[in-house]
Parts: sequence; C-alpha cells; structure tokens
Amino acid sequence: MRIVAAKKILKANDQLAEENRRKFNAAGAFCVNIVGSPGCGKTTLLEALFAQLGGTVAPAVIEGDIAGSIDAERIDALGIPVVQINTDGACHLDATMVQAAAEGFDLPTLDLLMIENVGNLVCTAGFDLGEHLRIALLSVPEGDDKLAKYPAIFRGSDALAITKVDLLPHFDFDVARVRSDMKALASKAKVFEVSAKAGTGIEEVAAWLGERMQAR
Ligand SMILES: Nc1nc2c(ncn2[C@@H]2O[C@H](COP(=O)(O)OP(=O)(O)OP(=O)(O)O)[C@@H](O)[C@H]2O)c(=O)[nH]1
Ligand SMILES: [Mg+2]
Repeated sequence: MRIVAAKKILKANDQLAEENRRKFNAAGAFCVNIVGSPGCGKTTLLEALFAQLGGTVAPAVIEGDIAGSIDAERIDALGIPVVQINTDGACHLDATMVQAAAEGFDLPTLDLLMIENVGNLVCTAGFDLGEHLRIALLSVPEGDDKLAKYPAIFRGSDALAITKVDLLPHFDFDVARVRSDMKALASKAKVFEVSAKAGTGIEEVAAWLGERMQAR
C-alpha cells in the first residue's frame, strides 16, 4: 500500500515536471538542475559560470535549501534574479516547488534558469523538476567511490563535474576510476574536471552549456 502511494506521488511529480518543461519551452528558457552533496561546490560553480558567461545570456537562479537564504544572497550579489526555496526539512526539490518559484520570474526574458537543488546525493535523484539538463557534481574530498555507492543520481545526469580538482594533490582520488564509473552509468554524459578556485574547466562547462542551449 505504501509503495503504491509513493508511486502516485512520483507520477504526480512527473506530470507537473512536464508542465514546467512546457512552460520553460514556451518561454524559451533553458533549465538546468544542479545536484550534488552538501558543500560539493554548486553555488561556487554557478558564480564561476556566470562570470564566464558574462552578458551573453540572461540567467536566473532558483536556490533550494532546507533553511536560510545564504546561497540566494550570493547570487543576488551578482545582480542575477534569484528565488530561494526553503524546503523546511525536505531533502530535495520537487516540481511543485519549482513551479511556485518560477512564478517569481518573467520567464520570456530569461535564456537560462539554473536550479541549485538541496545538497543531497540520494533523494534528488527521483524528482524530475522540468529541467532540460541535469548536471551532477562530485568534489574531490568526497572520494572517488561515490558513483559506485550512489549510482542513481549519476545515472540520470547529462554531465558530471568533478569539482575542487585543485585539491587532487591532497587526496587519494582516482579521476580515471570516476570517469570509468560514469561511462558505465551514463555513457553519453560529459565529464568535466573543474576548479572554481583555480578557474580551470569553467570555460569548457560554459561552452558545452551554450552548445546544448543552441541545440534545443
Ligand atoms: N579548494 C576548492 N574549494 C572550493 C571549490 N569550489 C568550492 N569550494 C569551497 O567549498 C565550500 C562549499 O562551496 P559551495 O559552493 O558553497 O558548496 P554548495 O555545494 O553550494 O553547498 P550547499 O549549497 O550548502 O550544498 C566553500 O568553502 C567553497 O569555497 C574549488 O574549486 N576548490
Ligand atoms: Mg550552495
């Protein structure tokens, strides 16, 4: 009985996610769902990407956090429209939350809507938000075994950004293992090696994002 109820919730979420996607398509806004563990570098990557993209796109951000507005304040400081969602304990965003948050934007004026999901490698995997792309982040300090241990989130992603690669000299992190695990889980996904601190790999992510926006 409980399993049926959970399936119903997921089905309702999928329907709403499709509705969100239709709205984003109609408005010409490309939507990206950024997922990864707490502290893996999601907001820092967003900041670096926006610096790289400069004025070439009109972006906006939906920030998902259990509490507070720290990340939204960081995006607001860049002069980029942002809506903060507080999930009050829920460990992931869902399509209903994104629908409500998107009402805070004038969608037709946007090219790129970035959603920073709640930091979580498990629960975020099951919830389509209506995005066009999902980018998963794995930071070097988390360890190179995470794709093997938390496969779902990586399997459904269009790209993997290995973040904080400036820290590689300090950790036993095998990049080749992560690349090979990602190939097994999502053979078509792009893999980037990124350091927002050192500014490496950001250009490649921005270029790929631009290509995917053009291709849609
Ligand atoms: N060394 C290094 N540190 C980084 C890099 N990117 C982010 N950090 C640090 O990692 C910490 C967390 O970064 P955030 O961008 O806030 O991480 P987040 O994934 O948005 O965190 P939550 O939203 O809380 O889940 C901060 O102390 C950053 O300065 C990087 O490329 N290299
Ligand atoms: Mg963040």
